[in-house]
Amino acid sequence: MKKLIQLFVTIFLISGVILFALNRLNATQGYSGGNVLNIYNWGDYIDPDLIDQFEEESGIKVVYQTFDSNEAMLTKIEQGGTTYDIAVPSDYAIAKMIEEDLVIPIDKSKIPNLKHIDDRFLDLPFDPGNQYSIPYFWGTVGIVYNQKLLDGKEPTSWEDLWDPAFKNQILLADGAREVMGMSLNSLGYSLNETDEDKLQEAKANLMDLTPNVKAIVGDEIKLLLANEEAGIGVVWSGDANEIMSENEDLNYVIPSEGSNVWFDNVVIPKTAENVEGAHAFINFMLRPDIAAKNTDYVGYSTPNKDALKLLDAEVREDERFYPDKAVTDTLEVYKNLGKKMLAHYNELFLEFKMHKK
Ligand code: SPD
Repeated sequence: MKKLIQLFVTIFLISGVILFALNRLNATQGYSGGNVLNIYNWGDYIDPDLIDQFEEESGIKVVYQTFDSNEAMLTKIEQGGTTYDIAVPSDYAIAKMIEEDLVIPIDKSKIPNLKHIDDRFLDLPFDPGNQYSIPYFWGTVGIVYNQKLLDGKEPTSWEDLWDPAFKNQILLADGAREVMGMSLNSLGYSLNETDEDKLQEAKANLMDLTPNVKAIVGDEIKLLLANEEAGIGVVWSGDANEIMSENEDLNYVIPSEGSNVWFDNVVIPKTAENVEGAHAFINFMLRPDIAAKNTDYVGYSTPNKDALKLLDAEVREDERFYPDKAVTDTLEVYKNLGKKMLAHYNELFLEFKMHKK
């Protein structure tokens, strides 16, 4: 019996020493198990220097992973088994995450820098009162084109993209809502259409676009357009802005029929393990100097009014990326169409992709 007690005491002491050593090891690396922040964001959507700066200022180690569509992000979080502390979905995906109880409320007392956000970007229908999400970037879907490659033909509407003159010239962003939305808008329908006949008409219309479509691509769309592999791209505004700074023959237009205006907000998934760190990160990213640096790097439009003041007038006054009310009135936000209808959009888009191959 005495020997058994001695054995337990020895095991207890050895475990204590190991735990202490592990703790010290983490401390010398500047973080401990509870001091890690898991971030799940779109690709190319943060200035990497800001991650370093946040780690230095907070002592929190950031683990960063990326996705390239709301659908991919949603599938991963819905499946479970992830412990992201931060995710950055768009409007309709936020509504879906709230509906499915996948996110936790934000404690605004821990986000004093929220005061820097322009009221226009708060209290939007996908998250009334911003109970669950804080604005990060916003933008539109539009057409980027290379004036040099198109023999003086400049597209100004969605309908223009069906012009046979643009054979094999178009790269499409790989998103079901974006591509189906483009087709619906070109036919004069809402990009939140749910009528089956109109959806089938939009898919048939996409099939007709096939000869003009060179490829449907993810984040590499920027490189391909900047390198003049195609004359036209259907892209998110910030991606256009980024490549326009690398190639002066490129221009961006919001199509005349109207388009999508979208909002990417930061949320804290329900499975988060570092809720405190998540709030600290959100507050850090809202600091005007930080948000301005991030905007300069990423190229998307900032909802942070005090960061905007720190940007060059040339950037803030560019109506292609900060459109006026007359244009924004023609734009629609994607609605959460429900699980079944979103799956149907994905299905129709997939049928078009298969047809394209
Ligand atoms: N490379 C970053 C892309 C982020 C774009 N978010 C747009 C969402 C539109 N629904």
